[in-house]
Amino acid sequence: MFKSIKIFSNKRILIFLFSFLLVDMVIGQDAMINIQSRNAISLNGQWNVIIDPTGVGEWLQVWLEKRPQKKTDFFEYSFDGGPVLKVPGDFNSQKSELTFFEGTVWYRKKFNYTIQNEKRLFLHFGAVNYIADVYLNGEKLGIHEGGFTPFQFEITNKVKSGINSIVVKTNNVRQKNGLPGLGYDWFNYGGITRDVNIIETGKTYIQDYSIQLKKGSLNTVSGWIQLDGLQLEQKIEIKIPELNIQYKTKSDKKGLAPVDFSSGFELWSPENPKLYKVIIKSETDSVSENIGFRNIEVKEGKVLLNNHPIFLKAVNIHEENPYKGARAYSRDDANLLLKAAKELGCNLVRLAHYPHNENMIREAERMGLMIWSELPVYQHIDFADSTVPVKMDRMLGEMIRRDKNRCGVVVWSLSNETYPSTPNRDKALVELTKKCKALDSVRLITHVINSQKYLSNSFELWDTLYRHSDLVSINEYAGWYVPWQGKPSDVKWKVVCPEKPVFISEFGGEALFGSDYGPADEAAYWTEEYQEKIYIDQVKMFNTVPNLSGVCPWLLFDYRSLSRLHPVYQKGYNRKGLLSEKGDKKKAWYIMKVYYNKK
Ligand code: GCB
Repeated sequence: MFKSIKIFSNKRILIFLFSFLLVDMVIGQDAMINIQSRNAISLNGQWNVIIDPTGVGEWLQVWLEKRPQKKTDFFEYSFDGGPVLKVPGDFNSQKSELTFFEGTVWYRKKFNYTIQNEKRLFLHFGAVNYIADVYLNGEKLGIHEGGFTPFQFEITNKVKSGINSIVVKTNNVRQKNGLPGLGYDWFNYGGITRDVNIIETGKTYIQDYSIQLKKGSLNTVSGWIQLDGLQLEQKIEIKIPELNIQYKTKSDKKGLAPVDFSSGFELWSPENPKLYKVIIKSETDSVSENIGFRNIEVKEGKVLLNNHPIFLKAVNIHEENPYKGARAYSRDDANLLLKAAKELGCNLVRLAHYPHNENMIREAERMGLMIWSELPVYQHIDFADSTVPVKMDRMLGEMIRRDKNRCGVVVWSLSNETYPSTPNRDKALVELTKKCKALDSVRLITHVINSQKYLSNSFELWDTLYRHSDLVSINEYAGWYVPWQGKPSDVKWKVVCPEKPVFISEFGGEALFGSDYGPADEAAYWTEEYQEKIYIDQVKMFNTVPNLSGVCPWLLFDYRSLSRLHPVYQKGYNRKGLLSEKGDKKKAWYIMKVYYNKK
């Protein structure tokens, strides 16, 4: 294989490197929203792939898909005749030789197209983990970094009539300056993990819009609509037929139209997840989707939904189909996870620790589950690296852009368990919080923290980052990582922001379903009884928490994690699930269910 590398002369290598640097400047464009309502050609299905453990495909320029022209020509790669993978879907769970693979897989898909002059075309990716280099017909469109948010490239003048070919280099190698960084306790599923579509629009189209209730209001919508194209000044109408609303506005020279109207909405809540069909029509485009209206606030140490205090009965969920041991992406996957959360009695799901696919968000909203969406700013983030704040900003923008019209989303969580002593941590996260508020003034913002002291049966929450959170979110593993320091019902609390609501965003411990592995009072045997006792004690402790506004067990299902090495009990799984990966209910499930029923 390496013989072929020698055929590159030094000059060719230099030209190649230079062109590589130049095209690499193009990063994925901001993705349009609500692709469900657009004219789309799905590129889901079987893609040809080249598995490239050493990254040699870069030198071979596999995106050129060269074929022998002369009798003496040969090329040491080919998409044809090689393996195929399903898109969407992670590559690790599709081929046993890729189970633990963290590296490069090249994907190729051909599609037929007939050019229509009045159309614009966009190649839209739901997500690729972690870095995607995208080529069309041998030309580089650009790159995107970040495994959990959408991006697109306009291909209007690049597509040809007839057969076109898309090549995507996916690479899921952990990056020291990545989001997340090198270490994390979930499975690093790589590849094209979400839908791929080609979207057709008119020359000027509705690119983005924000339609939600104004902060503090139960009846006034405040928002905007953004057009993109040549004919930016247009008359625009928003219709909500069920409410007889026909609101008219106009876009300015920049294509931006203000939105401001009032109505007597039936408000969205977990008990009544009411959504209205909303139609947005400009002179050149029209989109529609189901949108709900609700108000979320914190006041006097409480969380208020539609002006009423609400206790957040939550559960943590990773984006994994437990039965398949694969990245979740479909509506069915979403239903499997969310129905279990509903059965537990939840009204909120914390979608840990990165933005989940849109099916999760839309299904949760439809089912009456509030949503906590989080950035993968997790533990070992290299805040001192100058590229990290830039990546955080971009990912924040992508997360909010996609889901800002989902009334179900009530919390943007900007970080989880970052280390207070990391250089530049506070500055970077305070800046990020300001940017989040500027993009979305409506939802709650939080940083999840586990830097508290737990001594003499007293918790001290001292981290000043809480000053920049609407919720004081604490991960604590009393009874598991940290032994109880006294009676759970006697725990004392000192909180740096005593006026704010407190949310226990993680607690729990591990158990292997089936119990009889050893003494119930010894952690090292992973018994269900040991986990159950942690839950019984935690529930007692909850009564001691000032301003307790919700709790969130870690977590719903056992899930795959390469950090979990115990060969008898863990077998590559984090066993803190209330349910096993097969869906068996552990004893702790029932403790939580009873607690939520009473709340
Ligand atoms: C945590 C992390 C979560 C881990 C969990 C655990 O504090 O936030 O991602 O997986 O603990 O199981 O240790």
